[in-house]
Amino acid sequence: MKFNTKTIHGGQHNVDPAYGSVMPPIYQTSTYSQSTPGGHKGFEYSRTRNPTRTALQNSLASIENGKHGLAFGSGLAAIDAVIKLLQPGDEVVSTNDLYGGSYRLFKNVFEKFGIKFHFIGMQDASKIENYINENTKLLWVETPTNPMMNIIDIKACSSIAKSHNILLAVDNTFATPYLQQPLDLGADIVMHSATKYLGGHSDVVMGALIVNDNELAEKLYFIQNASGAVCGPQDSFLVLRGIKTLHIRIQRHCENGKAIANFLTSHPKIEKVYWPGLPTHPNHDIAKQQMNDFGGMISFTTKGNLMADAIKVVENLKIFTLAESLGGVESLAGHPASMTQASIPKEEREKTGVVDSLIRLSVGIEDVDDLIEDLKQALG
Ligand code: P1T
Repeated sequence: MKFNTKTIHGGQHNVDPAYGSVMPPIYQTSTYSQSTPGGHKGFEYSRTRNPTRTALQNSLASIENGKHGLAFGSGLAAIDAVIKLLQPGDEVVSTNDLYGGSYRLFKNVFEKFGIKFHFIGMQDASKIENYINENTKLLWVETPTNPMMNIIDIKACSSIAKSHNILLAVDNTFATPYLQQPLDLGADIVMHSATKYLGGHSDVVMGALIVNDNELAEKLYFIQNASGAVCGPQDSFLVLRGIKTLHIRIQRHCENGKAIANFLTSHPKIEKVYWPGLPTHPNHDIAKQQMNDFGGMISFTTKGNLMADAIKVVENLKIFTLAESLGGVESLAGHPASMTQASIPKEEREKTGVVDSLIRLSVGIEDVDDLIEDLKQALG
């Protein structure tokens, strides 16, 4: 199947053998009857397995070209499961410009358990090897990065990871498999905040992992069940429904993203625009190689770099909603320094470009003329 068919049918054969319902039922049950101890139909307790979650997990595996999909109660719960593959004393080399909550989980939770994280700029992949030693077990890559929209070369990271026999995990939340398929580029683990584009309607919090290797999948299924950070059947249904329109939504996000990036680039009050589709973007060539298009996430700074100016702009917006999160059909705007990246110390965040005047847009799929008018009046 091609991608646009997989979003609808991938992994969905024989979903409801009982009545043939086209969508899988929401199996709102915690447990399943057994005729004799162990005599069940493949499902015994919903932390371990639930048929609606299984339908979603099969869809996730299909759209990312993987063999195994796992769904969790949030994106951070999915990342938490990956880090639990490690032991005290192990080291991780991670992107330095990444979602603030991922940074907080690494730094404030897992460092306490003796895991060491190196946060580095990965746009020049040749620098990564300087931070790898015999304790390194994982490369954690987010691309495009949140919120600076840096692009990291997944293939180059994969060859480094393979030569040192370490795992490569890619947070594919911003790109989605419509734009980029990390497993095909050599990653071992793909991670999603399914809260975002996969769900697509700002009505659910969920995380996902997709892998190819059977042994790695077994370890992750064990952690999923043992730690128990699973999502419920209702949420599984919602994300499965979201995935069915992923391809047409992202197509429009990309079209609108391009028009807005071009509008912002020519606006006299704007200092810098960060969108990987702009030929002036420093990693535009890598983006062109590993992505099919450039998405609807855009960051920009206002001239003078004043926090008050940026806050005024986001407060003035009428169609864009000032809110955390991204990837829904509706356009959102955020102020990373005080919102998504607030858990990163100011000196650290400024090193990666998250300055006080930075504004992040999640461009939705409304009429683009209305969105541009809204930005015009807010900047005015
Ligand atoms: O919110 P949650 O579903 O737990 O996912 C965490 C996460 C992981 N990775 C990336 C790239 C993310 O963007 C997120 C969540 N991000 C936001 C809430 C945000 O507004 O950026």
